[in-house]
Amino acid sequence: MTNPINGIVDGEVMLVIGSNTTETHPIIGLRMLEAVKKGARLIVADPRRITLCDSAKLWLQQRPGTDGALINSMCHVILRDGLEDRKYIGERTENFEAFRTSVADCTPAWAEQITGVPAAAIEEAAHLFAGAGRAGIYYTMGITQHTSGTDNVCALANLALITGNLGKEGAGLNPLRGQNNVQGASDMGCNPTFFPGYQRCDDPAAVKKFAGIWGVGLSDRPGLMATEIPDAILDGRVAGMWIMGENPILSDPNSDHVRKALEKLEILVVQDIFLTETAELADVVLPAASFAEKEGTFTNTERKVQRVRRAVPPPGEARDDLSIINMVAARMLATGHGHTISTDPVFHTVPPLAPEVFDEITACWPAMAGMSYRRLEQGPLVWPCPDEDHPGTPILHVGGFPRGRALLSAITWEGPDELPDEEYPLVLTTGRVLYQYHTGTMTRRSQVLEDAAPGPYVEMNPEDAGTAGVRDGDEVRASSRRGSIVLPVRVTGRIQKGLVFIPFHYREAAANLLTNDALDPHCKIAEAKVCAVKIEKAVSEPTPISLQVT
Ligand SMILES: Nc1nc2c(c(=O)[nH]1)N[C@H]1C(S)=C(S)[C@@H](COP(=O)(O)OP(=O)(O)OC[C@H]3O[C@@H](n4cnc5c(=O)[nH]c(N)nc54)[C@H](O)[C@@H]3O)O[C@H]1N2
Ligand SMILES: Nc1nc2c(c(=O)[nH]1)N[C@H]1C(S)=C(S)[C@@H](COP(=O)(O)OP(=O)(O)OC[C@H]3O[C@@H](n4cnc5c(=O)[nH]c(N)nc54)[C@H](O)[C@@H]3O)O[C@H]1N2
Ligand SMILES: [Mo]
Repeated sequence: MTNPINGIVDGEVMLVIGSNTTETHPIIGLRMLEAVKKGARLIVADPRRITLCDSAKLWLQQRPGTDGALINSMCHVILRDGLEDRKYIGERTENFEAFRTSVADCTPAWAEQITGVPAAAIEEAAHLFAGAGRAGIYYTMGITQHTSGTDNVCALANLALITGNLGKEGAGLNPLRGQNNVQGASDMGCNPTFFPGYQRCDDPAAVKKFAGIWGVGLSDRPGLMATEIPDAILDGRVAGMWIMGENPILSDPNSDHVRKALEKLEILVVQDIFLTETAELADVVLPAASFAEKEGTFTNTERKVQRVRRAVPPPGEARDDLSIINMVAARMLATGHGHTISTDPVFHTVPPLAPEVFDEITACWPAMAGMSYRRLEQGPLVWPCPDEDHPGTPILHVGGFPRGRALLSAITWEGPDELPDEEYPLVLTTGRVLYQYHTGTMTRRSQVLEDAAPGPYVEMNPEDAGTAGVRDGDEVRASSRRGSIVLPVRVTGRIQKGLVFIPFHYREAAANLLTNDALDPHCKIAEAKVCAVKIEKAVSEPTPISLQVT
C-alpha cells in the first residue's frame, strides 16, 4: 500500500475494485465502513454483490476480466470532461500524450459493450473519483489474477496519477496484501528477478554488491516464477524442489498438471507446519514451527515492520524455518557440498539467528537501513526508513517518485485467455470466504471455523440454474477442459448471469482442478479469476451390487 490503513478514514472517495474486503481483510473493511460513516463515498467494482456493496454509493458490476476496459473508460471520461489534475500531471508524470491517445477511443459506450456496466454508471464513477480532493484505490486479486493482471494494475496507477492521488493522505494506490508477512517475503527477494530490496539480479552493480556481502559468485540470470515451474519440470529443466509453506497441489491453477509435475521430480522436499497434500508427495518432510513459535519480524501490507516473538516452544521435532535452513546448510558444508554457499568463515561456526539476519537485511537494503531490533522494541517502523533518526514513511511518493517522474502507461485492453463457448457456457471465478484460509490446512483444523463454513459450493444465478435444470442445494458437476468436481449449488442473485463462483478452500471439491493456468506475460500470475465451465446436475453413481458367492 502506498498509504496507511488508519488513513483510510480520511478519504473522501474509495474505489474498491476486485477486493472482497470485509471477508478477506476484515480489519481494513472496518476502516472503510468507518470512512463511509464519516461521509466518504464508496465505489465498488466487482462482478459479485459482495457485502461492501450494501454501503456503496455506486456498484459497478463488470464482467470478469474486463477491468482494463472499465478503468481506461473512467480515464477517458476524466480527460474528456477536463477533470484531470493538470498541475500534477505536468510536474510529476511523463508519457501523458501517449496515454491520452491510448484512452481516446475508450468511450463509456465502448466500455459498456465489453464490461456490461451501463455507460452512465461509468461516467458517474469517473466524476465521483476525479471530483474528490482525496480518492483512494483499493484492489486485490480480482484485479491481479488475470492474464491482464499487470495491465490492470498499470491502468489503476494511471487513474491515481491523472487525478493527483499519489503522495497524499486518504488516497493512494493500495494493493491489500494477502498474508501476514507476504510484503516482507517480497521485500526480502522471494521473487526470481530480485535480490532483497527490489535490487534487480540482472543489474551488474547489484550482483557485485550482493556477491561482496555474501562472499559467493552469483548468477545474473532471473530464475523461474513458481507458476512456470510445473512446465519446466515436465520438460526436464527442473529436477528438484524445496517447498516451504505452500500447498501448490491445491493452490496452483490446473492442479492435475501440477500433481503430474511434482510426481516427476527426482527430489521433493516440503517444509510445512502440517502434513499437506503437497507434503504427502514429498521424499523428505521437514516439520516447521508456526509464527507463534519463532523469533523475527513481519512486514505487513502497509510496509510496517514489526517484531514477532516466540510465545510457545515448537512441538516435537518441529523447528523454526531459519533453524531448518541453517541445519541443512551446515550438513551441506560438513559433507563437502558447501561450495555453492557462503564462504564467510563466521557461517561455518555460528549459524545466523534472527537478529543477525535482521542486521544483514539493514545492511543490504537502504530502505530498512535505519531499523534495528533496538528501535523495533519501542514500536513498529514503516519503510523507507533510511537512517537511525528517520521516523519511517507511512505515505509513499510525497513530493516525488523514486524514478523522478511517474510513468503513465498506454494500456490496451485484452480479454481473458479462455472464454465461454457452446460446450462450456459459463465463466468460473474463484476466491475466498471469511471463515477459511486458502487450502484449509490451518483453518480446517478449527471446529469453530468448520462449523461456520463447512464445505464447498458453487454460487449460481437463478436464470442459469433454470437453464441447467438445477435447484438450490442440488449436487452438481462443474467441469472445465482440465477437470471436474462435484459439489452443491447455491442459487443466488448475488452473482451475475453467466458467472459462477467457487471458493478454492476445499480439497473434497478442489476448484483448482478446473482453473486455467494461462499466465500474465509480465509477472506470470495465473488467471485464477476466469475460465470456462459447464454445470450439470450430478448423476449419482449407481452403488455397485456385490455378487459375492458365499
Ligand atoms: N478469510 C480469508 N481472508 C484472506 C485469505 C483467505 O484465504 N481467507 N487470503 C488472503 C490472501 S493471500 C489474499 S491474496 C487476499 C485476497 O483477497 P481478495 O482478492 O479480496 O479475495 P478473492 O475472494 O480472491 O477475490 C476478491 C474479489 O474479486 C472479485 N472478482 C472476481 N473476478 C473479478 C474481476 O474480473 N474483476 C474484479 N474487479 N473483481 C473480480 C470476486 O468477486 C471477489 O469479490 O485475501 C487474504 N485474506
Ligand atoms: N483458484 C484459485 N487459486 C488460488 C487463488 C485464488 O484466488 N483462486 N489465490 C492464490 C493466492 S493469492 C495465494 S496467496 C495462494 C495461497 O496458496 P498457499 O500458500 O499454497 O496456501 P496455504 O493454504 O496458505 O498454504 C500455506 C502453507 O504454509 C504452511 N505454514 C504456515 N505457517 C508456516 C510457517 O511458519 N512455516 C512453514 N514452513 N509453513 C507454514 C501452512 O500449513 C500451509 O500448508 O493461493 C493461490 N491460489
Ligand atoms: Mo495471496
